[in-house]
Amino acid sequence: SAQKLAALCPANSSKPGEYGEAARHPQTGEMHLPDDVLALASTASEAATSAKLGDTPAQGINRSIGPLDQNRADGGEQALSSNQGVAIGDNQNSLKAGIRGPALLEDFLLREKITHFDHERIPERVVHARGSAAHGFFEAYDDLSDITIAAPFRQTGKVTPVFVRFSTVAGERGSADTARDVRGFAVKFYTDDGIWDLVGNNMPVFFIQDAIKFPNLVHALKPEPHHAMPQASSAHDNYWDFVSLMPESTHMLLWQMSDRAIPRSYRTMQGFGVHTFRLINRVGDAVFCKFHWNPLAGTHALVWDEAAKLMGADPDFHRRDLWEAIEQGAYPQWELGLQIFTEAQAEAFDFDVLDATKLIPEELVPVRTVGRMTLHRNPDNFFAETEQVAFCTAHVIPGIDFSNDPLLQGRIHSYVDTQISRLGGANFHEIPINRPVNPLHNNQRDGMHRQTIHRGRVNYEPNSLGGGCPHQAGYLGYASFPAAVDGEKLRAKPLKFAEHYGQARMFYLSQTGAEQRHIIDAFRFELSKVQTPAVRQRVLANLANVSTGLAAAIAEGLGMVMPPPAPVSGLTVVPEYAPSPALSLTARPGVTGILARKVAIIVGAGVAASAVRLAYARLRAEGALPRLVATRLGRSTGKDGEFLDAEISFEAGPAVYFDAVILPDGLQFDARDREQRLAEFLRDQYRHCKPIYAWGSARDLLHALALATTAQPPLYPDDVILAEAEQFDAGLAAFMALLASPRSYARED
Ligand code: HDE
Repeated sequence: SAQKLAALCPANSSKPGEYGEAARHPQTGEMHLPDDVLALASTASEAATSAKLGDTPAQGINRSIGPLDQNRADGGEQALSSNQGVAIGDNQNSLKAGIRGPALLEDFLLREKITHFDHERIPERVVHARGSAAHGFFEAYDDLSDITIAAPFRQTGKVTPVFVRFSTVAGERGSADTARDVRGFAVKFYTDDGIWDLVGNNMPVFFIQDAIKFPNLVHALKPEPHHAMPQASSAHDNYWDFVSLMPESTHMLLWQMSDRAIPRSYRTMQGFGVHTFRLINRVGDAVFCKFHWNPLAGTHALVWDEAAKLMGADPDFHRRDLWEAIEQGAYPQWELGLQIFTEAQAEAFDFDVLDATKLIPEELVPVRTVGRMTLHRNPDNFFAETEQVAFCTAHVIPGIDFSNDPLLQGRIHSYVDTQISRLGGANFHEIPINRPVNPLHNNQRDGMHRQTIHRGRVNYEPNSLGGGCPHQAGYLGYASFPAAVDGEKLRAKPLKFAEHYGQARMFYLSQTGAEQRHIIDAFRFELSKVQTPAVRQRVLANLANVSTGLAAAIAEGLGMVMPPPAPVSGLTVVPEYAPSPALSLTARPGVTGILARKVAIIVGAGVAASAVRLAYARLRAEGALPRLVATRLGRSTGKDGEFLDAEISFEAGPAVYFDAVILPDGLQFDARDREQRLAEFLRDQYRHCKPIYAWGSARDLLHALALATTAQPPLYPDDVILAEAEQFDAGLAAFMALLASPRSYARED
């Protein structure tokens, strides 16, 4: 029935058909945007926006997909053929001399197939190898043309297609998603004026101040060269040796040891451009700018025990979460915020805005929200899109320019350069996912894998034989901000770069008690894997300059005596910053409620089946993803005679998969559950501070495991909700409210 079909393919109208008749007509690049975007785009400026994007109305189009159409292939109802288009009659047997004889060299079909297979892999990214991506679009809330001529901000309601790749930094391509690590947050805007790549991270600062140190940082972080361990982890001697000798990394280390490094989902993390950039308006005036992405689902993290278990239970946890959210129509969204400030303001700060180990507190320069990004379509093919996408900080458009941040300056070179070896030559911009959606014309020619067939004799400029074309765009072209430069040529850094501890301390003091505890635990974990005592001591000595409480707590966990603080540069004083509440993860609880939250409802013989169905339906109605979990798959009969079909067993669906659990009235420990997986499930849900709701007799299970306190509603100090059988409704409502809020870490106290 239509209803059944809708349940199978819930909401994503951007999803192309994969099976049956629909699969034979791959969807075109024209796709329909959600209603609220339609509403935004149908403002007065719609006509102008549409005109910019071409003949078809802007809101019906994601033009990043359009150019991909001609390259998309579908083998439905087609015969096999070779790469030369020759039909293949037998794909099972190689050509032999006699039925039991040797294979023949002339078997061009065998050789073509095997040769291609032999070359299927390309080098993985040297950092950020593990990643997941999606298509979407950015809509501008305001017309920012007084600040920048950058195309995405030119009109209210302007829609610009994007492709976004999230990643971990250290791990190899097949490593686990939930490793403790920084996350990449790279956005490719396919603007009217060319490609703009905003290649950011989920933390607003970085480890080093100058690009020349980057290869050392990455060598120290990656698996040690003699035995290639550890994978996707900074918990080893080389890493801590390097950073302990590099006090400028202290601020970033606190971020890296914080809950930010184990996000619950890509959908629930912030993104930052990190560096200071410049925005330029029509008359050539420039301001400085920092970019922020704020998730509408709020910022949420895992706890370490959960992250570690997820590495085994589902190494693709974040990839799957992103994919499933988009498939079910719970499109991930972020708002873009700008911190805009002038050069004069920047000079008054007691840190340097060119120093990527410093952030600008939001209390000092407020964040102005200027638009929203929605990811609404999964890629068709991981390799063609997610793997081959090439982000480059050098890809900027008119209206956006660099600052002199020495880290950014080095990146401008690095990304283009690395694509040349990773993607096999200088023509990587012709790979479909990397092509701009506006036309491009120049005299660059030839090279490996050239796709474009240039017509005409002229391949130089200026020319007269080609009518002078393609010609320089003059004032319509990219113009660098004419920043004044003077001084001597030297290898050195500004004085303000010498201070390393003030903002690290501000960050630590801005965290809640639970967040601080998690930072201490993370340092203890990492340093306990470090074998060299002198390295651990150097780390502690640096941290003593951040907070003696922090350093002492770590030392205590390591059984070490606190060393004296590391000497602080005599050139500077460590400033005392007021705590910045915006730096805590609790500052952004999110506005999308329980959308895409995963809830386990444990079922078995004798449970209150009708109430379970009701809970299931209510959670679905609010956009959550409930699943019926049991000892075994299959059908069980409830105490009211209703049937329930378990969807997943404890082995396949451990507690770490779910954001919360419901225990229905009538549930009992199952004698077939010999390994006591339900008890393990509940202990993990409890330990990981997730909401638990039990009503009726199921409360006894929690009491038996000593997981429930005696607190009565409306006070649930540790997010365990217990309700009488007849108060099922009120209990469910309280549970859903908890599910929408950040985890409460009271159970850890
Ligand atoms: Fe990167 N970085 N990086 N990086 N980076 C790469 O480019 C590099 C830095 C970031 O999803 C590489 O295509 C240098 C800061 C992301 O494809 C490489 C320096 C920030 C991604 C490279 C930095 C980032 C990369 C490896 C110091 C946050 C993944 C493969 C000067 C603002 C993009 C590639 C994707 C990838 C170099 C520092 C973010 C080698 C030299 C700071 C999100 O070019």
